Amino acid sequence: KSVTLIGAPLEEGSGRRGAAMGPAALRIAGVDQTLIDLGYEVADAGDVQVVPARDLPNHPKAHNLRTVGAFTRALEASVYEVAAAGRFPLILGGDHSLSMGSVSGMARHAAQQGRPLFVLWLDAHSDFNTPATSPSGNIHGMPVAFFCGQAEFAEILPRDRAFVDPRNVFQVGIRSVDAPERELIKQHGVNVFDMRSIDEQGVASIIRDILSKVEAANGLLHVSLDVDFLDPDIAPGVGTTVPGGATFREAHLIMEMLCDSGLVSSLDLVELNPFLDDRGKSARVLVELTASLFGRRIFDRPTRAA
Ligand code: DIR
Ligand code: MN
Ligand code: MN
Ligand code: MN
Repeated sequence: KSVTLIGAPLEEGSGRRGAAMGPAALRIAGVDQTLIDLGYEVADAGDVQVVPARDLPNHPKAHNLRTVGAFTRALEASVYEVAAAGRFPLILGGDHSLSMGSVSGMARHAAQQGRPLFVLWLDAHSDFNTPATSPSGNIHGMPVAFFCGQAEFAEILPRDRAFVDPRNVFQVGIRSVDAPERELIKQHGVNVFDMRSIDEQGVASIIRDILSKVEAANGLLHVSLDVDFLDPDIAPGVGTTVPGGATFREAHLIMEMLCDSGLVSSLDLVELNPFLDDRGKSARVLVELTASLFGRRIFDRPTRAA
């Protein structure tokens, strides 16, 4: 029951400014006290210490690669150390390119435990572009391809690092995918539940199936929550809103089911852009959802049938 908060004030992976203010907004919204009130021991490691990556090249089709690469290295190390110490790393973003580091750090930890790492990607976007397929050149559209070993920009992390098997990646809430990106997703076997599947099946059945796969494989589960997974009406503080997102109730139910499973090892809160937010509304929604993931609830439910 120990959590370490790691701030990642990174915005250079996205096409606009503001996400660097995300960690501050989440702290102001009270993420630490919320977890303390739920009975956790919480340490705030502050914002991650980044060492300039002067060895990395400039890449014409991966903007700000040096900055994103430097954050990737720092977060990979810090998330790995926190997890190896038996604590829960909670990463306060920062744009979604930070998951190149956080997920790679968890992949190293899982490999060392001899367990597979699963990733639940809650997002409007698949983020499986590579520099070759990306229409924007923004690295926040590429982290899944990176941690699956399918987008090598340059030697950011050692070549022999632990990768995530794309078949262990489950994406939920998807509603914006670029055409060449879609081909890559199919080719590599990423599991995608788009908004149509949510409407047809409901989030409960989707999440139940995912959790049973993680449990059957004795896996660790990293959850990466992009603000744009949510409908822009409830979470406008993000640079890439896409209409038709998850409702508060759907997101809330997902968090409660994740909590009940006891399988979640680590969490990213990403893409919060306080500069675009409506009086702290989106930051507050993220903290509410985090509280549900960590056990806040109205009434307990019997712990799983059978
Ligand atoms: C688009 C948008 N697919 C890109 N991506 C993201 O630029 O690669 N927006 N992640 O949030
Ligand atoms: Mn973008
Ligand atoms: Mn994303
Ligand atoms: Mn997104």
